[in-house]
Amino acid sequence: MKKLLSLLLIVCLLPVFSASFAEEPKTFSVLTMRWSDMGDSFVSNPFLVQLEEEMNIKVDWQIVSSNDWGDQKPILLAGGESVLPDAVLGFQTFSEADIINNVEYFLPLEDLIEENMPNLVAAFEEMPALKAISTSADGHIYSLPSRMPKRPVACNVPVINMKWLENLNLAVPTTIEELEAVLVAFKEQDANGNGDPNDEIPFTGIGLGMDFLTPFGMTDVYGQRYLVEEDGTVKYAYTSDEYKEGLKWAHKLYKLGVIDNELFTQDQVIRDAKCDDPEVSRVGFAYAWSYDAIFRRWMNEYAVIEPIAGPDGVRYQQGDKNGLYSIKSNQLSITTACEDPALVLQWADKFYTGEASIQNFWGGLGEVTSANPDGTYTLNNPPEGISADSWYWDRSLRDFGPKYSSLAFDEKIILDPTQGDGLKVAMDENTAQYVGECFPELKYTADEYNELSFLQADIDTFVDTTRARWVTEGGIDEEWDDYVSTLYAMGLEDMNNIYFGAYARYLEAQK
Ligand SMILES: [Ca+2]
Ligand SMILES: [Ca+2]
Repeated sequence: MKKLLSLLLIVCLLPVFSASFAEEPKTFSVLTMRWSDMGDSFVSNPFLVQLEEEMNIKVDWQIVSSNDWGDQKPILLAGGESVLPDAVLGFQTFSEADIINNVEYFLPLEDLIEENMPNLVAAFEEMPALKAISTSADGHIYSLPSRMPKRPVACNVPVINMKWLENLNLAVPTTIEELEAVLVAFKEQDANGNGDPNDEIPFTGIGLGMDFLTPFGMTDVYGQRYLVEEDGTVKYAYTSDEYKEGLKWAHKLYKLGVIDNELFTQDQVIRDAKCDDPEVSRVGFAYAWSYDAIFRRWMNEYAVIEPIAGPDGVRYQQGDKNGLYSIKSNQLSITTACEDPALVLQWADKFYTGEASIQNFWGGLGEVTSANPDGTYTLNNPPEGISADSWYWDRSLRDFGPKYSSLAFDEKIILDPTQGDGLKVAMDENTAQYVGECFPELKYTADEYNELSFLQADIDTFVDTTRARWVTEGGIDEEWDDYVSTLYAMGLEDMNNIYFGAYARYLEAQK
């Protein structure tokens, strides 16, 4: 009996072995752009290497540096099928506008996804936004999406110097009135306790970031220019009451002298030097991605506080409930040069699991990431002398390429809360619950892309220059009506219609 079984086993396994030994691996080419001199070290990522062995394939990686990509891209697109690779990986390689303006070279993938990508189909069902963001304006899917693992929800968060509050015996501000009083106290008193009452900068930034106006409901986290209201309607941010009231408040604070008077002229180097002054902590309050990166040697004096409540009593927070910059489209497209699109998509489908996603976002299991016996996963600390971020870029595809970590899988990932990605995620504790709907980065038709770039050139410049003047010199009430009519004369209504249409398509594609 035993003999018979082993004989059966040999007979059954024989074709498998002979197939994998005899058949040459199938090859396809994948083009991707990497930032500057990052190079190709990611191709030795154990997940990618093992997947090639398992599938008996060989990926011919074509890796271009961002330094050369600007010259190479138009040549590739002009050359068409004879020069294009089989597949293009990463949202930064070909944008949606690149694809839609050259749509004859890209395969519509929706039927091929149904036939070849069970993991991605399941992800689309679990998170309809993922499918919606992948659907082009003509209703086809030309590229695959990603959802990155364990991303923070809140973007720039309110950060205050707790030591200064303690020095002046002040409570953590919760409303714009309380914040105003705290900033004035920082200005008038010796908040940092060095004997000089005049060396404190109550609030600083680089320009007036829209995060400063979040208490008023400005929550356009992706800089799309549009706000999503509670009932789901969208409106242009820069003619809204939220914007107008927020700027009036900013001007009031500017006149009170609590906003850095170099706000509109300083660059990041000057701002950083103030935040990391070697003598004494100089800054009281800021909106920041993370306090460690900007306050550096003084970081222990700072803490993230709950969002400041606005005039309507609501605490708003800029962010994305699905994870910040977590859902991305245009991560993998297939060109008409590809002979076996099904095979490439079967390969890509293997990227859409939690375990694959952490390995492609940070690095291989047993190397950069670890699987624990209890079913959780740990992100390991980098070797001495290497920053975490450069380690991840060296060992993985990082931001580029397909991946999907579900909300449930995110729960299994353990990050170090004292540094890097883990510290940022820890800052969600006081802030993530206040994040509402945000306007996502959407897809447009070729005509719409052309019209938008034309409209935005005028509109955005006018909005920016007016803002700086209104904050520093005032005059918003007197000039508001003229400002609005100028924007409409520049084509604001056409721009609105394009955005409203794209948003309606996005909602429809989620059904
Ligand atoms: Ca002072
Ligand atoms: Ca002082």
